[in-house]
Amino acid sequence: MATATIADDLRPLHHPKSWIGKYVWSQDHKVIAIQYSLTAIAIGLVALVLSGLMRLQLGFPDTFDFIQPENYLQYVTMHGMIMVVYLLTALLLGGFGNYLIPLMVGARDMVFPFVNMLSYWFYLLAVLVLVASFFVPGGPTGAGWTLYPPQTILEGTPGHQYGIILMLASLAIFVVAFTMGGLNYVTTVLQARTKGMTLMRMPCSVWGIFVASIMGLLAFPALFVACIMMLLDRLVGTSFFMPAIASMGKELGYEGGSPILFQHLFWFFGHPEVYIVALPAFGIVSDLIAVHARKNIFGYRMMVWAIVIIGALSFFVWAHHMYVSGMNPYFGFFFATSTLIIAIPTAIKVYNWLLTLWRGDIHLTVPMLFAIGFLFTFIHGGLSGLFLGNVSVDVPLSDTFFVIGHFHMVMGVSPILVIFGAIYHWYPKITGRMWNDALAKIHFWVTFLGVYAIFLPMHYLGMLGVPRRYFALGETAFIPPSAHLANEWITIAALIVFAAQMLFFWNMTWSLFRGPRADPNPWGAASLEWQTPDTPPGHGNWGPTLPTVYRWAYDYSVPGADRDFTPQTQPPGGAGRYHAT
Ligand code: HEM
Ligand SMILES: [Cu+2]
Repeated sequence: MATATIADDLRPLHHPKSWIGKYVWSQDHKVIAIQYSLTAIAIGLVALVLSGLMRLQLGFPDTFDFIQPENYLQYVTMHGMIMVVYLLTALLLGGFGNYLIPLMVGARDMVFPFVNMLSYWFYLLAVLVLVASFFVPGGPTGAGWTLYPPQTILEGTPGHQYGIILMLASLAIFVVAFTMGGLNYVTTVLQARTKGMTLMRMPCSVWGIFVASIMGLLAFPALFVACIMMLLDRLVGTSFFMPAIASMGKELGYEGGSPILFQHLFWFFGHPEVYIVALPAFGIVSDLIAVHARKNIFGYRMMVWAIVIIGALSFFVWAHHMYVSGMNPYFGFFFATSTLIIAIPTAIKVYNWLLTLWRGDIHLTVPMLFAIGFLFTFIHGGLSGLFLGNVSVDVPLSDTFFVIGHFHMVMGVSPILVIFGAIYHWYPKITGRMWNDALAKIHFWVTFLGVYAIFLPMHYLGMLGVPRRYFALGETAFIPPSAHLANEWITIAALIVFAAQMLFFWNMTWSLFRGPRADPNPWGAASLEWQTPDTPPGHGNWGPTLPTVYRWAYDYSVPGADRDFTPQTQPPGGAGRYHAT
């Protein structure tokens, strides 16, 4: 169904009167997107600082007295959880999802604006509860971001007093927030597309965010129940996950619970989560590449189906995180096979990105640089994943820095590069201003080369057998001096990369006030969000009438057209070619 179900006139929209109504209790998807993004970036900065502290300790052990072993574990945990859930998920779906979906499908807003607003405030609450754990006695939990029982709630684990309770509560609140947002994103895509916007005319960005939202709605409940059940184990002494166990010489009164059950629930959420982050990034990077190479995305239908298939398959691979858990070995065989099958649609996407670039009119703009950077890091991270997907290779590498190098490349750095590219790409639409090109290019090069300097040597460390989540290596016989050298090098590279991020923040803030006024469509993009009557778009997005869509979002360099792009709103005949989907 491609017709708009939200009426063409603006009256049904809630028009705020006061400043507070407009910017604080706002129901406008664009304002909510900014609120989500700024909160996610703020808490992401905390995670970045924590990784800096970890790197200082690993690069220069015995130098920083204020970092004790228990602090290190707390940093690891909070860094990992914040990065994955509170930064990447919130920014890609709550931030980009909110901003882009209505604008790209030609809607005035999300279908349930009030629920959308609530989603943000619950998210903020989740962040505040999480931050509170830094200030309670015992500090935040040091259980590792995977929160495996039984150690998570045992006395020897940092933050077992209150930190773990706040972490579990915060995650549960996050799931509530995500559900309210996710229902909106899915419903808006299905019900509020403007006239002519068929599903197969939607830009890849919307497809990625749409499928990721459906996945979130299916995967997050597993995390939710795991959190509630563990809270009960911790607070009222149930034994869902806790086996009969003695700790520090005393029996704890738990009986019969299954720690492995927790791992299954966690990874039933945790693996799809990787794609909840990756699919929006896949979609967005497809659009960046098409716009900045002035070509249609190669194999659009294949790209869309690959997103759908990857999303579906990723629910059948979760136990590749559990090869060393002691589960039945036949499971390992099944999950290794399903894991490696995902490589097929993923490789198709990579080929199609490269084929889009092939003979394109490549503009090496900053968004394009970040998109190409993503291709590098994603391919490298994906290749090491092919190794780890095999049980016999994973067993010795599990719990070493090889895994740290792998997943930072593929799900840490890759989506972050897309996010940077996307911020540079849409900044002129969001703010009406242009950023400083020279600063942005320095930011790109230092970040791109820097992440290689940081994460490639980690693979080497892992192959030496350097374990993850270790405060210090000490005098360990099997670890050669080169490992210590590599650790120093990584730390120095990380500090340089941090400095480059400050350039980014400076550029974004300064340009907001001083940047030159941006053209309404500086990249010559064909998709709908660039065709709004105002830049930045006003409340209701489209002025008096909703746009009508006549073609897909990728009519670039069409032979015979008068420009090298034909907007989706341009009727067939005359200048543009009609794309028959
Ligand atoms: C320059 C940026 C970053 C640096 C220097 C960095 C560094 C680190 C370090 C040193 C560890 C701990 C290794 C250990 O002892 O086990 C770690 C763990 C982790 N990082 Fe990062 N990281 C960065 C960015 C990211 C990003 C963007 C993500 C997003 C996915 C991320 C996700 C994680 C996760 C999930 C863990 C595992 C935590 C655990 O073992 O419980 N990191 N990182
Ligand atoms: Cu996985």
